[in-house]
Amino acid sequence: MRTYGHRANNHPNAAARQLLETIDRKKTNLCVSVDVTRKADFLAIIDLVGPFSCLVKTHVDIIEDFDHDLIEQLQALSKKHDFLIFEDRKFADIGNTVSLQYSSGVHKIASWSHITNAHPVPGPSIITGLASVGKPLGRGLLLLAEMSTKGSLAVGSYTEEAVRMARANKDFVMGFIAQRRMDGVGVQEGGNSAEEEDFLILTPGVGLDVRGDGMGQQYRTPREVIVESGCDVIIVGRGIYGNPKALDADNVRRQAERYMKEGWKAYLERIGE
Ligand code: 6AU
Repeated sequence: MRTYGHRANNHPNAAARQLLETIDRKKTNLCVSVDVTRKADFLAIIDLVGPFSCLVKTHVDIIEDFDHDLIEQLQALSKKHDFLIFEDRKFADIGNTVSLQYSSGVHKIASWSHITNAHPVPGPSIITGLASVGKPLGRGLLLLAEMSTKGSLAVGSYTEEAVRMARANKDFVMGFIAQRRMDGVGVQEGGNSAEEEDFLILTPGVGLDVRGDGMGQQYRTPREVIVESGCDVIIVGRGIYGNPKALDADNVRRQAERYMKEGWKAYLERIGE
């Protein structure tokens, strides 16, 4: 299994290259998901977890006091701590609509988010729509090939079609939200193998202390995700910041460091070091 650094040197997608370089430079494959509803909490958590993260994942549409200053501060923290930004928007509409949702509205996601994601359910036109906005800016797209939730419908031929859509759009699609590596998925018998591709696998549903949240979420450990399933980045939310109504700064920092160490240890095991 090749190292993050080696993959960074050879990757055709600018956002993927930036992410792999950041992972290699900071020695962390941790993406922290910051799902809180108050701007002050959002920025405080990011300042605490930034040093341990390669990527910070946002849901800006849940923030009640969202304003442009939040984006300026988020960008300043991204520079201060050297991480990329991933707005987890999960686009799912026709090409024209998603291009407007991505570029415009209150949030203007494409102007600040290095990476975003989309459900493949509308078919390839969703990639065309998002690429028309994101490609000129050097952004990257992740397709949701699988989900972490109990009873997910993103399985079997749906997942295979998602991978085929990505293969046909490698200039903009940099990887997947998925639970395992996608090499060889959707390749017809006798067809070309996946040697020419290097899709990044970013994996949510990661927790060290509990196996679920009572609302369908399912957690696996960093070792299960990185070593057993061959994924590249662990996405961790509540496992790090706990209950947003009772934020404990020391504990947030400690948990971020704990997940960073577990993720990196698993990677070293995977590459045989
Ligand atoms: O660690 P948690 O459970 O607190 O948060 C997991 C985060 C949430 C979800 O919206 C997101 O990961 N997520 C996604 C993403 C990243 O697209 C897909 C999925 O299948 N499951 C999942 O939890 O912000």
